[in-house]
Order: sequence, then structure tokens, then C-alpha cells
Amino acid sequence: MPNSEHGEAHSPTIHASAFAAAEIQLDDFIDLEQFPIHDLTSSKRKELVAACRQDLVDYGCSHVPQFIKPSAIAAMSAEAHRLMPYARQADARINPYLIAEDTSLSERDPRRFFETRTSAFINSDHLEPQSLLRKIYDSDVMVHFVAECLNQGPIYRWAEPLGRNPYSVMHNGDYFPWHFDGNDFTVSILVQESDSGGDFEYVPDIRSPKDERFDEVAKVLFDGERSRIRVLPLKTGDLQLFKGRYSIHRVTKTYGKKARIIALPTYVTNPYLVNRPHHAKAFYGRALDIHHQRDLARLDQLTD
Ligand SMILES: O=C(O)CCC(=O)C(=O)O
Ligand SMILES: [Fe+2]
Repeated sequence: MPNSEHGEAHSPTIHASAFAAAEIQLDDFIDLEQFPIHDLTSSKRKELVAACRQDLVDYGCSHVPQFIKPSAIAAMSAEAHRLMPYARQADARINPYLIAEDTSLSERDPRRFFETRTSAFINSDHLEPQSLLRKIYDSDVMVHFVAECLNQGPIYRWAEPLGRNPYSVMHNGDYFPWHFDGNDFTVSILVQESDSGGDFEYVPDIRSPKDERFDEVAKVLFDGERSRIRVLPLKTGDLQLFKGRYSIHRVTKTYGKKARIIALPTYVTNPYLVNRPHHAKAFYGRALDIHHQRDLARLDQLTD
């Protein structure tokens, strides 16, 4: 679908197809000596998977420092900087569920907690034809490795055309408010640190597929209750695996001349679903036909 329909004057009309496995050279982005994710017999790989699993059980999040090669980070940073004119802010006022305000709810209901989002996304459909981020995303070896770390499968790449593997960009003073994700798992790769701030804060498993726990969420939002909040100061090149549908999270204000840039390859358990139209519009600036066509029931009953 041409982007011009949505009023973007400079949008490229790139709709590159996926890279085939034979086109993806893993050592373009991973040091396979240190992280032999391709070698299923490797004890190093087993240890890495075991550590990630344990962190996900203990903290809802796992963190592998310096997972992506500096040369690959430099290539992604260069791509993100070239694409910076397309970074879009979309909706400013959001609640954690990305839904419209319902004034019939009590004022202390988390669905009535709105914050101003100033961060921006370079949507996935803007990635360049030779994008290294898309190679990482299209790599079956990566999908397999991520699934093993999550200890859950099968998982798939996401049909979502705008949010499947975007860059999130935060400039001086920008803030990414508290929210839950519409998808199951996000893999984050920090491409550029801001000079200060830009910490990832989250409350592991504050809701479950069967229980919204609005009271607990309200304590974090309205009372500033920090006892269960974990803070992850990511460094450039680090990999983070995160279950964002159950753990409310935000990125604190970023400061300094350098933008905080993070790549977000995103995986799902249902490969057919995309974001809900309101979520696509609020985060990625527009709802396409596919968002309306695939606005289907979720397996869980969570607000989304
Ligand atoms: O920038 C980050 O680290 C997190 C972004 C995020 O939570 C999201 O895109 O849903
Ligand atoms: Fe998120």
C-alpha cells in the first residue's frame, strides 16, 4: 500500500521481502566464537540459553551484554540516522493499554492514567533494502535461539507491517511512558546510548493472562510505588529479551546530544495477528487495512 495515502510526503515505497537463510551471514552481526548460536552442540550455547531462561523466570527479562558486534551496531546506527527524517511521534497522550479514555471508570483506574509520549519510531516499513536489522530479524537461527531462551515455542516473526522490527528513537528530554505491549515478546538491541537517562524500567509479570491486577498497576502509576520496579541500564550492543505483554514498562527521560536509538525485533506466538488499529495508530502513526482486517480476538482476555 503506498504510504502517500497517509500523508507522508517523503515516504519511500520500499516493501522488501524477507532475506533467505542463505543470504544471511551470521558473523556479519554476531561473534560466533563468543556466541555460537548456530551450533546446537555447543556447551557455550547451552549455558547462554540456560542463563537467559533463568533470568526470564526470575526477572521477566534477560540481558546479554555485547551480543551484537560493534561493526553491526555501527551499520544499524548509520541506517537509523539516514532514516531519522521518518521518525514519527504519533499520539502524544497515551495510557498503558493504548486505548481511549473511558470517563465512566474511576479516576484511579489505570486505564485513566495518561502520560505524554515524546519518543518516536522509525517504522519497520521504512527499513532499507539491505538493512542489517532486517537480516537479524529474518534469521531463523535467531528466531530459534530466542525461542529457546524464552523456553516457549513455536514463535514466529510478526505480520505487523509497521511495528515488527522498528527503531525507537528518543532525543534530549524525550520520554516513553508506562505501557504494556500488544505482542508477546520483544528483543531489544541498543544501537546508541543517550548521554544520560533512557533507563528501561519494568515491573515483572504485574499482570497475567487471566488477571489484569488493576490495583497493583494503579499503585505503580498513581502512587509511584517503586518496590517491584526493576531498572535495566542497557549499553550499546546489548541484547534484551522481554515479555512486554505482562510486565508494564517505560523508558525514563533521555538527556544529551546523542539520541537513544534501540532496535526492536519483535516475535509472537500467533503469526497472523497484527496490532489493533488503535494501537497501530497511537504508536506507529497510522492504521492500515491489515490492522482492521485482522482485528481478531486475542487468546488472552487482557485489555489491548
Ligand atoms: O525503547 C525501549 O527500550 C522499549 C520500547 C518499547 O517498550 C516498545 O516499543 O514497546
Ligand atoms: Fe513496549
